Amino acid sequence: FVLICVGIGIGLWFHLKGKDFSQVILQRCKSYNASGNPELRDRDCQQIVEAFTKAFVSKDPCKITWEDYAPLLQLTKQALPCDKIFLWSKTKGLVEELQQKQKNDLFLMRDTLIGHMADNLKWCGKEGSSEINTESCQKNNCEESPVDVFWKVASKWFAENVCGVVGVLLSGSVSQAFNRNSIFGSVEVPNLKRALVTKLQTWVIHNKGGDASDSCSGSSISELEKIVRERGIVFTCKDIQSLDQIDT
Ligand code: N1C
Repeated sequence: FVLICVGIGIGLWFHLKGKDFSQVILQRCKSYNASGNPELRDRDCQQIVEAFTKAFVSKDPCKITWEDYAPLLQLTKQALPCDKIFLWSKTKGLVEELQQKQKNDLFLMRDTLIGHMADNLKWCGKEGSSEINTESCQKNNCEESPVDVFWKVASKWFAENVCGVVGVLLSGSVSQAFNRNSIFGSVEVPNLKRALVTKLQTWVIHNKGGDASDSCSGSSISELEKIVRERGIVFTCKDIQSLDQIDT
């Protein structure tokens, strides 16, 4: 009897957790759409949430594919503002700080509908169950989690559509400021369109007093420069100590 009660309790807990996830993304979708973008006002958030959860619910979390998220992407596509886009790698907090300082004149992935819904959330499903797990997803040691696949799909779409002068903030405190295995290196850079992007402005930020591991003159940035130039896009790089030195 005790076992049955515990079983029901755990089941209910997961069920409520799952509801939480759907509720959170529904709420985020609605508030984003209400916040003034006329292109998005008529989007059906219920349908969007359904497409989001369908991508991973009841599936083996280690076998989520790019195609699983295609219907969600289809429903959330939107135009992006040229000359305001900022990309980042290992600098999420700093870029968000910069955005606040510049009075929201920067546009990040999390400022898109799809990015806004997922920002700072975790999720995964389970084969043969309709549970949504938002707590212990990191424990299933897959090569790619449902969250990893999601950000790759969303970032590919974002990179394909960014336009004008695009900024990127990289960290000078890691061994490779430009890491080809990161989403920035493996998904975003290879998908920038020469017809849309005129320049990639790179900023490498260094901790005050901290160890400088990499910089604009290091080999990882040279590699980035080569890739970007080969794509016909102008490349610049500046080492900085503080966000105030970024003049976009
Ligand atoms: O792997 P990264 O950085 O190079 O990815 C960052 C890059 C940015 O330019 C964004 O446009 O890709 C986009 N992006 C997100 O917007 C995002 N929000 C949250 C990629 N990943 C994002 N996350 C989570 O951070 C996600 O779980 C992913 O795996 C990490 C990547 O962070 P990183 O290694 O610092």
